[in-house]
Amino acid sequence: MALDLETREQLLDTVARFVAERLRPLEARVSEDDAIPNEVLEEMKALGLYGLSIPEAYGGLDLSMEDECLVAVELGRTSPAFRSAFGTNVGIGSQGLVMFGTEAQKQKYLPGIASGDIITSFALTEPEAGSDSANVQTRAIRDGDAYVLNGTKRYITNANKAHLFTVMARSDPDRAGAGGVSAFLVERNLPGLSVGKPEKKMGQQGAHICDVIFDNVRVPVENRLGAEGEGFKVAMQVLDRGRLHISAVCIGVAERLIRDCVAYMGERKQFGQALSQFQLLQGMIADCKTESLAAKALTLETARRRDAGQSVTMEAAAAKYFASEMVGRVADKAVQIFGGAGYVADHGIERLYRDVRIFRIYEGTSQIQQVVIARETLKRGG
Ligand code: COS
Repeated sequence: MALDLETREQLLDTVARFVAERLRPLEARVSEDDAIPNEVLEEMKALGLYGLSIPEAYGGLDLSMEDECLVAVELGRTSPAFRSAFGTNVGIGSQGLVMFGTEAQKQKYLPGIASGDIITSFALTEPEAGSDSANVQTRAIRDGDAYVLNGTKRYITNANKAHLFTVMARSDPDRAGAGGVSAFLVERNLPGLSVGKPEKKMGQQGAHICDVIFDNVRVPVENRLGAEGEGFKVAMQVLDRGRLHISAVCIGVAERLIRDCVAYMGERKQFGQALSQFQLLQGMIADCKTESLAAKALTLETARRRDAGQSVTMEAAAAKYFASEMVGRVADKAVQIFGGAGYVADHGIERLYRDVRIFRIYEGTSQIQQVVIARETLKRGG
């Protein structure tokens, strides 16, 4: 549901203030502790952040894609680890259920997801199925009133906190590729499900990814999400949407970095004048600004098209591809503008430089986005 302009401004203002006053001062501590304080998570719940995209009927804010992207831009102005805490509930962990769930499934899980009492994860990736996600090897073999799951999922965001997983698994072992895959809503407390230790990562400390292991986990038939054999399409449609959200976060981080650079360029003097007077550095700022504006225009236009009911598979891939590469370039220039101060930890620039690297990899690498864009463009004839 699209918000009226006044309500949208109020929401964006509230999120912007929360980010500036509450989250930014905690960035270094969260990175050091590799954990977000519980009281902050509770404040995020109270603000409704876990339910941004959940329909109002189930307790969420039911934002349009455009409004969700605008909120995600605001959230991008701080460490992406904060957004990650509720990002799965808003995106890949809930949207399969929102788009393909039965009424009973929605009533059972969505209110808890919207409030943040149920944390969700999206379990597609496996050791042998990364970019080639149709190659999932985890089995889901029907046995009476249940499917029995066996296999391992890898790098699953928020798995260590999750109560509910959307799991893509092969229900037809005789059928290779996408057609043999079904999706399931799998509760954490089922016997045989275990979660590995959080991986040590390059950036985004405070956000966690882990293996999820299924050892004869019996998932009731009523927890299948969508029709048998349709699980890959569920995953792809969830990712189409998720890619737009990630694009918006990239734009927020880029805008933050540009502001930090401009402030620093005003203060720091070399050769008797402020850095802002040097045209070579002005050129860098101009490039950063131009690219972030372009990414924002592409992302918001695609979000509006999706809100209007159009298929945006290609455009969402283009937005994710451009925005994630863009923020990589902006972060690199930010380190350069700050010089030695960008390389040491004090200003947080090197932290953001590491944090943004994953945007070019998760929810589809840049190369996968290129594949999606090229395929669709060739199919459309231009
Ligand atoms: N929406 C709806 N359906 C889709 C779709 C989409 N966005 N993308 C593919 N499909 C459908 C296809 O139409 C096809 O259906 P039919 O068999 O009925 O024709 C089916 O799904 C298989 O699609 P395709 O043949 O394109 O599958 P591929 O194995 O070639 O894989 C890519 C396509 C590479 C695009 C896909 O595997 C992908 O996106 N990989 C990256 C996964 C990813 O983002 N991982 C990150 C993990 S989550 S953090």
